[in-house]
Amino acid sequence: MFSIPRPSRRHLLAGGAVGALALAAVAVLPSPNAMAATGCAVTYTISSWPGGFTASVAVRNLGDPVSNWTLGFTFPDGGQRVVQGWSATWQQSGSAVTARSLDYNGTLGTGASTTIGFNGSWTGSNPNPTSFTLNGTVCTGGTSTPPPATTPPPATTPPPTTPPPTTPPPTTPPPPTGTTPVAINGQLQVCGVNLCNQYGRPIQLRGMSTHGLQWFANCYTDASLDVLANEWRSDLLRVSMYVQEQGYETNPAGFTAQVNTLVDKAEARGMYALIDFHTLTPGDPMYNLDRAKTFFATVSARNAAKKNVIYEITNEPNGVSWSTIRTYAEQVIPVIRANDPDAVIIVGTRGWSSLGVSDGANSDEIVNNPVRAQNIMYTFHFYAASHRDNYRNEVQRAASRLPLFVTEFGTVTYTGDGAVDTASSNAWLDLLDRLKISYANWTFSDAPEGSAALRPGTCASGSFSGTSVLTESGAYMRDRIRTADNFPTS
Ligand code: IDC
Repeated sequence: MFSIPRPSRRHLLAGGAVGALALAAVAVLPSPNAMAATGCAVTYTISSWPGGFTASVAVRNLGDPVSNWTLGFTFPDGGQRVVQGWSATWQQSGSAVTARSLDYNGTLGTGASTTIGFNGSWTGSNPNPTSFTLNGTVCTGGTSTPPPATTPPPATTPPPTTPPPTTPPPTTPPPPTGTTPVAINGQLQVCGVNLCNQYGRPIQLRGMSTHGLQWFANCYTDASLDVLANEWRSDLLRVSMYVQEQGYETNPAGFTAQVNTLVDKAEARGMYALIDFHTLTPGDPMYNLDRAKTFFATVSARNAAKKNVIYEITNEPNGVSWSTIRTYAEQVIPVIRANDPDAVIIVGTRGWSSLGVSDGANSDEIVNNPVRAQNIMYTFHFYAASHRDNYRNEVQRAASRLPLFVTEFGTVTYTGDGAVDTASSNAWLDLLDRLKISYANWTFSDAPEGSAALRPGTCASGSFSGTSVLTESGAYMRDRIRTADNFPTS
């Protein structure tokens, strides 16, 4: 038994072919779905340069309210690819592209719009798609694809960011209720090539990395982390859990618990926690694939509800190709996503996370063959006294195409020891500041090596406050990190 529902006023108002289609469907199949009036309009705008482009896609729902929507379109040229999308979950199969909504923009009322986007690559020609679908229905309410603007790649200007939506998204986060980095920025997301905060604005996080937890546990106490959060005003604690060298593999439960404790301590102080699965030797991440799956399944389940967690799935792959690293990433990322769908995940790169430069390659291999996952960034590491202009040039070049995160760097040589190279460190940090690339310095520890921020014996003493406990590198880093942050909230 059913009654044929009467078309609503909105259906009648929808008008045109779309409205007529919905009414016809009602007559033959009176299910609730058939009642839905559908319609949409899309404005697709790109900024293009040789080989690359940024697309902004404004989607307007002209039908009944939709939730969990999917936008579809087809690239006219077979050489066009979505490299990194934002504000939606992007997938490409052949030349067909789909973008699925996220929580914050998943509900679009009648007349509501939202803007999503992506960075793309192209060979051949780069024409705009001309037809779009919303939940399978062709958008007949107007498709506007202005001719591409040809602009040079944004080399020295800040990389493209998500333009502010014309109407606020349905669930605009409320203003922050605290002043810590996590209270202000909340759940992070990758937008364009930037790390963005809960308001969709690009930010830079600046902080410190632990040394190996197996050696320096006494450096990470309530007292030391109070100093790191309050005196250094650090935004970030990288939790470096070695896998080998007497690390995780010797006691998985113990190291997992130690990481979780530090995630909580960082959270209690309003700092982000970067969980570093610190692979180093052997350099092939596949050697630790099973351990990585077990570890990340556990920590992502336990920390899914927290807003302060970022996952770094492999520290410094070395002696392996990018395609092996990518294969590893595409196996580990889904394990995390199953528990914690919205966390930012960072993928190591070839040649000790040098974007390939230390192996004579460069970031093109990543741009041409990106990890097929959303909300991810790529790792770059440097040691200022060893890595200079050719590495800086590649970071600057890559930064307009890939989201980068410097999860580790030193002010000294790559051995972790030696004198601070102030000139090179300044050049590096000025560049990262300008590009809004987040960083963590190696190390917040009292190891007897030039990269350590604390003088030997500090951790055993239990007293971390002030500058008398600092090495030259520690004093330099504290000065850089404690300057005011720029965390926009609107
Ligand atoms: C170094 C430590 C050193 C330790 C060595 C081996 O500073 O005390 O004996 O690892 O585990 C990296 C690595 C990082 C290195 C650091 C300095 O990610 O583990 O730490 N470094 O050599 N990549 C480039 C330099």
